[in-house]
Order: sequence, then structure tokens, then C-alpha cells
Amino acid sequence: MKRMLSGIKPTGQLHLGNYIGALRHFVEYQDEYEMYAFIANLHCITVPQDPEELHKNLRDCVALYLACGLDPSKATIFLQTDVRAHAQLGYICCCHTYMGELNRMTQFKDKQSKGEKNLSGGLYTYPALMAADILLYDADYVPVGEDQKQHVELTRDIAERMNNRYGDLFVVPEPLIAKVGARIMSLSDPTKKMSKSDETNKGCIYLLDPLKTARKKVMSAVTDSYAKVHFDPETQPGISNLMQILSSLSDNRPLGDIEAEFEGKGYGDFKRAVADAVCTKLEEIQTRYNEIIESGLVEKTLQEGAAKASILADAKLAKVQKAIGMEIIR
Ligand code: ATP
Ligand code: LTN
Repeated sequence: MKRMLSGIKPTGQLHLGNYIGALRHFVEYQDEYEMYAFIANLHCITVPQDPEELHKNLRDCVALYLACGLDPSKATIFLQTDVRAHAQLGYICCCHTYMGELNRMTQFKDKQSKGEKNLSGGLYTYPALMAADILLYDADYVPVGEDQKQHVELTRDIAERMNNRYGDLFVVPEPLIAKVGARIMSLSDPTKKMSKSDETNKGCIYLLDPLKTARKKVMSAVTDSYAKVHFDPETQPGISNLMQILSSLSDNRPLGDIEAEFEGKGYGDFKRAVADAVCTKLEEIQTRYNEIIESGLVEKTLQEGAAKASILADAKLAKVQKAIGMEIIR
């Protein structure tokens, strides 16, 4: 069975972009692959966090993994810091990553170009930690949204570099990026990615948003004046984004089908259909989330997940340290 690994960094509440771009694929793939899904809490602290809020977001994230359908009897679900080898291999990978490579990472460049002050060293080096997250488990595939492709490509380069230098240490992973829904855009500015750091809060639908709020966000989504439900992200980014959301939430319904259904109809009808699909999915997720959050399942899942993940991760770290020549007593 091929192995798959992915993580989410809950620097805030999970949103529809995280669900459509990443989480739903973890669920789809858990039967077919050996799935490792973790919560990237070391990545969270690359930007300042309020400890209480972070703690709540981490628990919510695990509960949402489960509520969205990840099954701990199939997938290994764990918190990154519960497997210490991540930080250790992260440092080793960092020492095998060139500054020139880190300088090219668009996520860091974007933040820097916005003039944000006091960016942390962790934010700069985090792609090397992400490489370690993946390489520790010999993952064949990494399902992610479009924005993470560059990081998985860097992971491949680091793996190949270390394999060439020390002998075969790592499986070289491949990113898995869906054709539809890999980049869900903000509802209030469809030229920007739907993101937790949405300042207005209008463009981002959180998985735990009250249904009324979510419906309102969809109904007031920015569209255009073409009055045609047609897929063309260049000229109709808002409508195309809503089409991708609808398609992703209705069993990947072909975009052509959606165009045909709304031919000659107004944007109001179309938005209502999108809002219905969003609210149906959120209601399903929230009902399960409410059952899970205080049930003890979060803690049990993490305990079992960490034990299982550590077996692979510790063995890989030991192999790497030995190959590099860093070990004496083991
Ligand atoms: P954000 O920009 O919201 O802070 P992020 O992309 O930096 O999020 P995560 O929340 O860790 O960080 O992302 C988890 C997964 O969700 C990744 O695979 C990422 O590619 C995917 N993802 C995040 N935002 C979107 C989006 N708008 N559309 C599709 N996929 C997304
Ligand atoms: N960097 C990712 C989260 C992440 C990840 C990973 C995804 C950390 N480690 C390993 C896939 C595989 C992000 O910011 N979205």
C-alpha cells in the first residue's frame, strides 16, 4: 500500500479552503492509502500565537479532522510535537537546504514584501521542517492545496540531495493537487486565496461558522456583471470560485453541468444553490464536531496516533543520524 502524509497548520480556525483543498482528500484517500494526517503545531508558532487560543484551535482541528470523516482506525492522526523526531530531522534538513532556496519560497517572500516587521527565523526556515515532516514517513504522496506545491518540490530536492550524499535515505515524495478546488479564493476578493488571515472576515467561511453567517457570506460574495454562470477564472473569478466550491461539495460535479443548470438564470439562484451546498456540508461537520469535542476522542486519537507515528519516525531519524555519522552509542 502506498503511503500518504499531509498536515494542516491551525494558526486559526479551519476554513472551507482547507476542507476543499486538503482535508476532504485525506478522507477520500484513507481507504486506498496508508494515511498519516497530522496537526502542524510547530509550524503554528512561526507567527506569534496566543497560547489559549492556540490550544483551542489545536483541539478543534483534531475534532474537525474526525468530524470531516477521518477515521482513526484507518488513518494515523497525531500532533507534530508528540513525535519529537520532527524537530530533530527538521534541523538536519535545514542544514541541507540552501538559503537561496528558502529565499525563493513565495509564502515568505509575500509576507516580507507586505512589509511585515519582525518575521521570525522559524517562518523563514519552515519549509525545511515541512520537508522533515514528509521524509520521516517515506510518504509517496502529499495531498495539498496549490500554495504548498513549491514546498513539496523543495522537499524532493532536499531528499534527492541527501540521498545522493549519504545513500538511499528517503522516498522522494510527489505532491497531489486536485484539478478543481486546489485554490479556493476569498469570497470578498476572488483574486486572493481564502485564508485564515482574512482581515475583513467576510471572504472566509470557517468550518465552525454559524450556518446563517456562512449563508450570508456566500450571498454577498463578489461576482461580476456578465450575468452568466460560466467557468473562466481570468474574466469571472468570483463566479468561477463559487462554481469550484459547488462542484467540490457535490461529488466533483463537472463544471459544464453547473453551467448548463444555471443557463439563463440569475446569480441569486446560483448563489442560493452554493449557499445550500455549503450549509449542508457545514451542518454535517458541525453536528459531528459537537459530539466529538468533549467526548475524549481527541485525546485518545492523539495518543494512539503519536505511538504509531513514532515507530516510523524514530527509526527513520536513527537511520539518518547514523548515515550522516552523528551517532556514537546507537
Ligand atoms: P492560511 O493561508 O489560511 O493561513 P495555509 O495554506 O497557510 O492557510 P494551512 O491551513 O496549514 O496553511 O493549509 C492546510 C492545507 O489547506 C494545505 O494543504 C493548503 O494548501 C490547503 N489550503 C489552504 N488554503 C486553501 C485554499 N484557499 N484553497 C485550497 N486549499 C487551501
Ligand atoms: N506547510 C503547510 C502545512 C504542513 C504540511 C506539512 C503539509 C506542514 N507540514 C507536511 C503537508 C505535508 C501549510 O502551511 N499549509
